[in-house]
Amino acid sequence: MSDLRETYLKAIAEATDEAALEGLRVRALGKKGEISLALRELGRMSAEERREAGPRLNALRDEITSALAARKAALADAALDERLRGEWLDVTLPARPRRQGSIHPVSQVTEEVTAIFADMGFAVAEGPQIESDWYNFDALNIPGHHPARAEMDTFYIHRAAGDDRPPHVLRTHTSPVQIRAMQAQGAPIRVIAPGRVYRADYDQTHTPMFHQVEGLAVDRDISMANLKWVLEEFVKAFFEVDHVDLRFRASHFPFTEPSAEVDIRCSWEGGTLKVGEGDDWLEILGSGMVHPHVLRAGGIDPEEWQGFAFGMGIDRIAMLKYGIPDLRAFFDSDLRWLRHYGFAALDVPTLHGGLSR
Ligand code: 2NL
Repeated sequence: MSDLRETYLKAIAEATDEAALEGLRVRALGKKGEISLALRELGRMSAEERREAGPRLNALRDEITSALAARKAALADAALDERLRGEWLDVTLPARPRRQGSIHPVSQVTEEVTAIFADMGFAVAEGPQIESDWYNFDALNIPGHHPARAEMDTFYIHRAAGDDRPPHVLRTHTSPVQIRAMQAQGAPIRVIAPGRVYRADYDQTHTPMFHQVEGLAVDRDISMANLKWVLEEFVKAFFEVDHVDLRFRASHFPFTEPSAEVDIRCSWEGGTLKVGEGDDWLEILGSGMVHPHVLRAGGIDPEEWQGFAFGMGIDRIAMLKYGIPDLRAFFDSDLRWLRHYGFAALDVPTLHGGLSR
C-alpha cells in the first residue's frame, strides 16, 4: 500500500506532459485502476479490516487526485513561461523611423481630379474593364472600319472557333462607363469616369495599360461655354494656380461634334513646368459636344438634350504636375521610385487643403 503511494507520487512528479499524467490517472484511478480495484476489495473485508483500510485508501485516492492536478497546473505554467520568454516584446521601443508604404502618384492624381470635379457636382461612375465592342465602339459612333478599332491597338478577348457571342475587348477608353451611366440614369447627368484603359502600344510614351478620366455633362442648353468654364476651373485647381489661359484647337473625334483639343499656356524655364505663364502651349485634353448618335446610344433624345464631354490621360498629367520624367517607371514597382514620388497615406487631397500640399 505505501509502495503504491510512493510509486504513483514519484511517477506523477516525473511526468513531463499531459498525456503521461492522463496515463497515470487511468492506471491508478480509472475503472480498472489499481486504487479503484483496491477500493472495490473493501466490500469483501471484515468490518474491522475495513475500518482500517477504508480511510487509508480514500486518503490515498484524494492524495493522488491532487498530485495529478498540481502537476498538470505546474506543466501548464512552465509551458506559458516558455512561450512568454519567446514572445518578449519591448513596447517602449520607438516606432520605425521610415514610412513603409506610400500612395502611388496615379492614385493621388485620380483622387485630386475626383475631388475637383466632385466640387463642381460631378458624380464618379465605374464600369467593367472588359466591354462588348458595342459599348466600346458602336455606341461611341466609331464605325467598323475605323482605325481605332484595328486589331493593332485593341486587345480582343479570345473566342474559340464557333463561339458566336459578340466580340469583347479590353476597354480602350472609359467612355463606355458613361454610356452605361446615361442608360441607367438618363438626363440630366454629370459624371466623371476615371479608371484603367488598355491599348496595344508600348514605347517611351505609351504603356499597354494606362489611366484615363473622362467627364460628361448633359442638360438642356449646355454649350461649349460651359465646357470652357469647367475646364478652366479644373486646370486652375489641379495645377494650384490662380490664373490660366486655355487654347481650344479644332480637332476631330467620332464621339463629339464639334471637337476641340485643349492646350494650357505654360513655361519650361529652368527645366520645370510653370502653368499660366510663358509662351509655350501644352496639350492636356480632348473635348467637344457629345455627338447626337452617342446621346441616342445612351437612350437620351438629342432633340431635347445636349452635352459636353472630355477625356485626359491621368498618367500624363501626373508626370506634368509632379515632374516625373519617365512614364514606364510608373509600373516598375521600384521601391526607391515609389518612396521618391509617393504620397503620405493619410494626406487625402482636398480643395481646402490645396489638394496636394
Ligand atoms: C482624349 C480625348 C475625349 C471624350 C473623350 C466622350 C464620352 C462620351 C461621349 C462623348 Cl460618353 N465623348 N469622351 C470626348 C472627347 C475627347 O478624349 O484625348 N483623351 C485622352
